Amino acid sequence: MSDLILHHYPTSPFAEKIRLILGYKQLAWKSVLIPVIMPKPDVLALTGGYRRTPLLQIGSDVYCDTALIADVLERRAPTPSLFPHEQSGLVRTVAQWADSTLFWTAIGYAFQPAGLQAMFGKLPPEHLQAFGADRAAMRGNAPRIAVAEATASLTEYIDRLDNMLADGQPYLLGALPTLADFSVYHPVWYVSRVPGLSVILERSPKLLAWLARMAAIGHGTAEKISSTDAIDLCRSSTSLGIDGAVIDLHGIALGERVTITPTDYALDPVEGELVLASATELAVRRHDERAGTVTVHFPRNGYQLKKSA
Ligand SMILES: N[C@@H](CCC(=O)N[C@@H](CS)C(=O)NCC(=O)O)C(=O)O
Repeated sequence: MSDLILHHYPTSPFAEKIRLILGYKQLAWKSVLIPVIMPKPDVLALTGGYRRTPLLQIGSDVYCDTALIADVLERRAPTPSLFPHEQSGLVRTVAQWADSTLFWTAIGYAFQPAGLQAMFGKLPPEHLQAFGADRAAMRGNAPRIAVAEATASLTEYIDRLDNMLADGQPYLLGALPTLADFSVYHPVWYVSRVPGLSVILERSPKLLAWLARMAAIGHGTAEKISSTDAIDLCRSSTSLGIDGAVIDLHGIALGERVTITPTDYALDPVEGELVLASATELAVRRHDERAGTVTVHFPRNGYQLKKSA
């Protein structure tokens, strides 16, 4: 039986990135469906504050952020690799661009009035209002991209991606998919699902063919479980154990109380005892009434570590 538990919801692009990686690696996984907007009490029981989607849970270890989740899955199932061409620097750099710049450009384009009408028009108006208020609060002062600029930039990005697929090359960086393909996939997938607005992709038949090739990878084998079962499983599990040489850039030792907070948006701190500070990963151990002792992991990149006040 698989011990990989993905907490997600179907329309989440970042979750789609991970579902497709699970499919690529032919992994079996458990699926916990979580709310699209706050409140998310069962998510917070596991993370202690982090609210973004998705999360990967393995027993009492909880991994936040798809950059780290991808690495955890790569460690778990090294073949097929997300870094097949030994160009992992290029792969990670393109993936990071896609997860930030391309993603927010796609969202700026998709969330124009026609897109909102297509996505939310059939639902009660309160639904869209609640969604808008939730995301505005989550984004805080993070910069927003206006529809005209989003359209212009997305058009240019589609042309750049088209160029990367030149000469019949099936994937963005070569003959095999890499992490870059999975990161580019999710914003393009999101745009492809918005009736009326997906036409923008038609300027690149090559990108559309790539999208279909990526989609055909599928999601692996998933079995639904409840969030209560996932929390019970967390409580009855012990941590996988932590390794990695300590890299101390903050004057904070293992065992000290700290907070870890995203640096871009959804700035909710997670507080606990620092148990891992490797070159690329941070983790805290915290106690929760329902979930018991939980180890919550983050990538270094994009997260701020601080000593607790
Ligand atoms: N850097 C994060 C970004 C995750 C993210 O922004 N996810 C979106 C959904 S696709 C989100 O959390 N939206 C708010 C929510 O689900 O509560 C990652 O790679 O996991």
